[in-house]
Amino acid sequence: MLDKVLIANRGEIALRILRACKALDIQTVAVYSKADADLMHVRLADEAICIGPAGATESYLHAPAIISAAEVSNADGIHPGYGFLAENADFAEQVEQSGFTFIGPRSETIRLMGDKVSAKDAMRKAGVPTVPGSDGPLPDDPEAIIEAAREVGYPVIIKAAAGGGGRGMRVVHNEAALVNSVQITRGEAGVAFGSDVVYMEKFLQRPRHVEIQVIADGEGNAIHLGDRDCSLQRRHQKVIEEAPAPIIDEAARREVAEACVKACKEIGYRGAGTFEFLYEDGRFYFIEMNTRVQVEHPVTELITGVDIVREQLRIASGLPISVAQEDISFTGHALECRINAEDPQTFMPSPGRITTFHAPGGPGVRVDSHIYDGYTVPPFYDSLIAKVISYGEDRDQAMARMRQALDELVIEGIRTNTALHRELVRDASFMAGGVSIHYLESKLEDG
Ligand code: MV4
Repeated sequence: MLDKVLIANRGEIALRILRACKALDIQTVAVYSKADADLMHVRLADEAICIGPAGATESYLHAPAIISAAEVSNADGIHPGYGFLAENADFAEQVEQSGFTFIGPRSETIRLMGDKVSAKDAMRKAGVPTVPGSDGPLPDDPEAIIEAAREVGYPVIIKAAAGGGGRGMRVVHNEAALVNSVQITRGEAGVAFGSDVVYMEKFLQRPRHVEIQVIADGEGNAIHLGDRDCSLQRRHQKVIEEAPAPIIDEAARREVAEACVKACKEIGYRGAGTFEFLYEDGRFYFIEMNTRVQVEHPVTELITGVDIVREQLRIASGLPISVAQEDISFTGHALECRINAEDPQTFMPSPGRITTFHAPGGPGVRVDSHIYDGYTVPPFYDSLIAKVISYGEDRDQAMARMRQALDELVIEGIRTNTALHRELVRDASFMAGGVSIHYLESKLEDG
């Protein structure tokens, strides 16, 4: 087993990783910015090292500072959490070349999945269903682009190969707009990502966002932990997630999960990963793979009983996956509400001092959060301050427990999106299940 893990992150996920390390008797090293000395996991870690000023570029994104901290603390593993350097292939490579264990996939795998064209190509070849499209980068020749769109059929979407998560995309409804749209997307991609490679897909109009959680040992063994629906989002920020995805064709659900497992085995995937799909009219279409632990991993933990961060640490230690596929059952239903420090009207970040925090509790309620009475939310990072997670034997019970949990939750001193969550868990369409990725934004527009 790893002896000492450096946690290269902050906030709730840093605390989540620390808890998993403690449970496995792994020593912990917290690294923190000048703005984060008061973080809960900094107090709880065996060692804590300040790695730089408040700005993320000079701290949590500064690879040399993190690797130096691993050196001085004699850590053997580095857990990147999510965001920051978690999906930076160069960082993973530097970590390994410096003699540390990167708790995640091999750097080549991260690089493969970071390029959305190569990721899609690899998955299509492994038998994972993908969105129909250009099956490779778009050429420069305008006639060839027009021909590609005719084959795919309008509307199409042009995406940057180096984009992802909603950055660098443009929908095109007809041939008149096509070539210009490709040029604009190319130009923006070049500026934003340093690569002007773009590709084309059929634009799905009312899909749901459904993803499959996998874990694999890097030796050709892999299992899936079922699916999650993350359709409730605003501007590509997920708001509520749930597991399993409600109202899914059961044959399609089984097949797609099996395809993901097969793909992991074929590419020798290592660690925790998520296959992102669009789901429309009973069919799954792969769009991207995330090579990290995700914010919403707890809903999967609650319906499977598998501790995903523990599995990450075990796999990085060279141990096998602790559970076989046939021993995993999907029991009950889980929901996660992301509580953000933000203005309820404008959605602008609302940092500041939390004067009162009262966490909900009771059967089937879990709160993953680093906040406490008197904690000051700094203005420099994302505004997620707590995840309220509920479990029930069915979706209705999970929903009822979430309603109660949100009613118990008290956060004073800053503005939060708690009221929005209280409304959403009483929303008739959301309660019925299976809303599309556009549902929340339409609801917010309608006032
Ligand atoms: C799409 C799509 C429709 N058709 N691709 C946005 C985030 C990025 N991961 C992929 N995204 C989309 N790709 C095709 N072919 C619609 C979206 C999309 C979306 C996807 C998932 C969750 C929320 C979304 C919000 C707007 C657009």
